[in-house]
Amino acid sequence: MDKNRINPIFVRTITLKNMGVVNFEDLFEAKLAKNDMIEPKDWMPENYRKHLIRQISQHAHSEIVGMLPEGNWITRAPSLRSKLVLLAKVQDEGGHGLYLYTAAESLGTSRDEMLDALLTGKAKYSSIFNYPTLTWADVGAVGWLVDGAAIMNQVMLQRTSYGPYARAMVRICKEESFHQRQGYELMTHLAFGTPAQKEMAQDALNRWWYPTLMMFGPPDIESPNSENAIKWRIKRETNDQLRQRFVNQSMPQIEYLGLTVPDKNLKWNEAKKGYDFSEPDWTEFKAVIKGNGPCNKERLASRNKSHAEGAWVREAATVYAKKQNENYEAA
Ligand code: BYC
Repeated sequence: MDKNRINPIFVRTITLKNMGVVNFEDLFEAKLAKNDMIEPKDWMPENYRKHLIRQISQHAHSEIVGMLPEGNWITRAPSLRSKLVLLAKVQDEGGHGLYLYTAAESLGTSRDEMLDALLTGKAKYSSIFNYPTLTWADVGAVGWLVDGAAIMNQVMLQRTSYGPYARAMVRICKEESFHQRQGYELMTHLAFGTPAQKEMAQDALNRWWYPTLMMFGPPDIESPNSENAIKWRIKRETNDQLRQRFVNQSMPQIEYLGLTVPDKNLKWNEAKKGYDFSEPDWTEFKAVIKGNGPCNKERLASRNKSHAEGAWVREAATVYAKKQNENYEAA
């Protein structure tokens, strides 16, 4: 090991030409205060690093597991055009997972550790992907509502304090925006189609509404991670703020489709310039994130099967990389 290399975990201060002795933590705080990004080689508090690994790896897992519910419909898409669009969308989600795993790796964890946590059921991923996609309308509802909720949450993450995460989110948001439009387009065709198609669209909205509201996480008073996330500028808005904005933004779209929300309490509140609405069933949410949702077992089994079937690809890639390295060193 290079003796002159600073190990940021043990060294707490640095002497700078114009500033004298400076504490790393003060530098970190000063960067946050100036809205500067924290980069992989910067000093950072251990809890900040752990918080990011938790959130980014969960986010990556969500993208990868999120390929499954819609992936189920690729072979059953009703036209060549819709099949191509859905294929592209699902493939994008795989790409998002890869950018995010790479961002998490820059914090000192490994792909193997993260995948192991996912495949053994230790790691969380978004609750939403433990619900089944029963009809073709669900593909529309997922694109429109689920990707719509994802964008609502992810726009702020483009300005999150950790550089690699923020930069990954810029591209992800652009692609999510296309996903949301493809979902809404699909719902438009159904909602303005035959009575049976409209009924299918309404049924999908009925089933996906509350699970989508759960995506934003528990209410702020029950969100243990929010305080640090806001303090460190990892999250810039709270779970409840984003959930409220999502409802406000979705209502005109739902009304345009001529559909209704399965919530008798939903009404415009002029005083707060937003909608009042019923909370999702938080008992159900807790059960789903503990592994007891409608599809948790199926999703994990599916990921484990793919991982096992892909073993030969990983082995071949490792041998190939080793050979390339040897050739490079020999040259
Ligand atoms: N599902 O203190 P809280 C997508 C957990 S994928 C499961 O509020 P935080 C897409 C939370 O992890 C979209 N677990 O946490 C892909 C924590 O447990 P731990 C995914 C949830 O982190 C394919 C505990 O509950 N987006 O776009 O401050 C196709 C307490 O919560 C959920 C992201 O991952 C949930 N819904 O806030 C289509 C965005 N909610 O870890 C679309 C990045 C909470 O302490 N993540 N939990 O054991 C975030 O912004 C935040 O992590 C969350 C939660 C808002 C999700």
